[in-house]
Amino acid sequence: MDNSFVFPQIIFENKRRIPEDFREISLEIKRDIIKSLALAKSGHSGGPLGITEVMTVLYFGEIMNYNPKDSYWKHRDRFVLSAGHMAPILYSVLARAGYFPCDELSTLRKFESRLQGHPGLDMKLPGIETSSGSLGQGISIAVGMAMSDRLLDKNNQNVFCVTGDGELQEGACWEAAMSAGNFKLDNLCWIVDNNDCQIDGRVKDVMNIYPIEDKFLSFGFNVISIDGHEYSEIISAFDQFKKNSEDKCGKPTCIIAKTFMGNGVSFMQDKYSWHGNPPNYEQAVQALSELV
Ligand SMILES: Cc1ncc(C[n+]2csc(CCOP(=O)(O)OP(=O)(O)O)c2C)c(N)n1
Repeated sequence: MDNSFVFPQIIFENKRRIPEDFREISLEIKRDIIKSLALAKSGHSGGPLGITEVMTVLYFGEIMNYNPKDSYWKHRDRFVLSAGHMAPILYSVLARAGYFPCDELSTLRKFESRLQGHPGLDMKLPGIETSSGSLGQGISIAVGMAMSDRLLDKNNQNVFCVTGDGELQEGACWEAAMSAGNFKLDNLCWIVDNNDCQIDGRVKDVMNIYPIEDKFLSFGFNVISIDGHEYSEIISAFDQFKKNSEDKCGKPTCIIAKTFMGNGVSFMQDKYSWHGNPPNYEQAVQALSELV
């Protein structure tokens, strides 16, 4: 690898922004994903690139309350990456928010690194709320967090969780959905990364999970369907969720983000073959040349 695979120490503030102002941040994050995966020589490229715009607004658009200087700040909102295989996106947003040095992104999947292939609580990386990667478990944990915030502590904190759409084939997801509706967890924002791709095919061909909207509606959710690459739609969806939570509307929110796997890199775009592969050196150079 040459020295173009470095991670400049650029930190972004968590503040209200107009849609256009998110673009540069997303590009920096997508470059991080490509560089860290190319250095690791293993890992998942497609999902992280596809959910970058949503994660950018969530962490850098004053949607979530957090404090990178005090990762266990007791008033924080929490984020759970239930689709734990998409870890490179979470590591990048946490580094760019100031939780740990950006250069540490170069250690992805290396022996003794805090940045393992799936987020691990035992690695003690600041900003990681729980281990995840066994599909269906992260969302179940997120529902438990939201229950304890609403029902026990009675605070105003929110819990955000990203699942894949293939992940919805796990039965545990639907038990989590049933609980969230039953316990009226209006502080829970469940984001479905609806790229219609999974490890070895189109989600609708492997095991059809559609219609997603109707399923969440039937469990008592507010459902908001958006283009997951359009910043104005992402901002508006999160704003609706926050209003629902503040108003204590009694319903959890599900944001169904229509995305493309590998978004922004021409040869990865909408190709499920990029679910679990890293770019090689030449492919990474090509991808980085497109992410400007
Ligand atoms: C319980 C469980 N079964 C299987 C796997 C292996 N696995 C990891 S990702 C994945 C596909 C998930 O598809 P999706 O949620 O759509 O993610 P995307 O392909 O969009 O990244 C599978 C089967 C797993 N991590 N956990």
